[in-house]
Amino acid sequence: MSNLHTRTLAETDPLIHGAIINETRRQNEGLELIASENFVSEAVLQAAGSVFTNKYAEGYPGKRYYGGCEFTDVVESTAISRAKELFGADHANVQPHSGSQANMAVFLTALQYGDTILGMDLSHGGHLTHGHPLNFSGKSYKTVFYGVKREDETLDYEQMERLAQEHRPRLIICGASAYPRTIDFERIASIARGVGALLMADIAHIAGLVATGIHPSPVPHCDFVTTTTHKTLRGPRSGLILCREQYAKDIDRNVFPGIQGGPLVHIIAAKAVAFHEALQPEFREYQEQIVRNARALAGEMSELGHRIVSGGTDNHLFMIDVFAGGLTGRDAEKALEAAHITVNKNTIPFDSNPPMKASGIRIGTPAITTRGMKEAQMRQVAHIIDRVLRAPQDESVRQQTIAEVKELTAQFPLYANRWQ
Ligand code: DSN
Repeated sequence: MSNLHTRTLAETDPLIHGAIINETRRQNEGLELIASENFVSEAVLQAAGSVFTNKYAEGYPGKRYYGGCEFTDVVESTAISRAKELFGADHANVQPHSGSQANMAVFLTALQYGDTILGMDLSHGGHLTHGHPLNFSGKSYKTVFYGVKREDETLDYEQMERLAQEHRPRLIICGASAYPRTIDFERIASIARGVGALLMADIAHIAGLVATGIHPSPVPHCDFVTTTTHKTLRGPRSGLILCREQYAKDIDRNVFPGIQGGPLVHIIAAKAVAFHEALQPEFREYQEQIVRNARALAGEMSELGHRIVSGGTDNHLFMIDVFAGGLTGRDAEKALEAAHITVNKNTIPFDSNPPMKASGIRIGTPAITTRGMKEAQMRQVAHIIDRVLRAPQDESVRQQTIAEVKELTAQFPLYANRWQ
């Protein structure tokens, strides 16, 4: 057997092996509050690290451009049927490498270049691929944006309807990456129908909540639903498209050969495993706890005097207006990171700061809920964050926080056999 196939990673490449061990330890010993991150199971990790990384499989199950795809077909067909069952969809394409590519395939299916799209303003909680001028979506299509209302920072459906009537978009895009409230997909579908627009929901953030019925599903109301698979859904880093049967062939053609070549079969295998996990009753309990934790954490932060955007949360995330307390989002993110608490700076609606500074931080509970933390820990976490935000430069606060975070996370160990 070749040397290549018997030597461990530690022997072959100590630098990268060391980085992986350090990252595993960082994930284990820190408080992960980035709303779009999660910790996959050992089973998902094992599938993602499998020999399917070696396989070329352009095409779809039963119709491949390469030989040797019999087991690949088992993997992809299983992933497709589980995705359809999980979301109650007519059709699923499990090949998109990411959420951006899932969205791109939908745009190629629904639109001609130059058509008008109506999406949520990024600075109000939308996403880059929903029409931002620096993204392919903003460069290829005419864009119009809706946002949230100034008074309560919740979606402005009336503005959305007005803009739809005025601009007659070919496609309306709903879904968000920083919106803490329930989205009324049914109402948006009626706006789309009223102007003859197609409708796409990007549920990347709330996919786990949708799959378990905790957030209303867009699937019955939308022509297309896209998602990433690694946020609340807790699968590998990847994408997924669901659509009505009438668009199935075009979606498949636009993913491959339209925008991608060979699928990442190891990642499709990991998605299949994640969908299986998401179909189990415990997954619903997990999603319910995510929301309870987000509410508890946001509630306690509010009690401690921080302004929570829109006054709270219905889902897995919330935003704190740290600028109201005199800090930029960037400085808050840095101070928390130095204390081993990971969040991201985020613009808040009608932000007076540019995105690289931002007035807010976005906090999510999917990852810490995976570790088993509950409301009691959320109250502790709120006090830890509060302490850092009130003294962002204080070295003794930083040291005290690191120690407390280490003690807290040690009670909820992660990937224990991977870093010791
Ligand atoms: N970057 C993702 C997020 O953090 O929400 C969205 O793609």
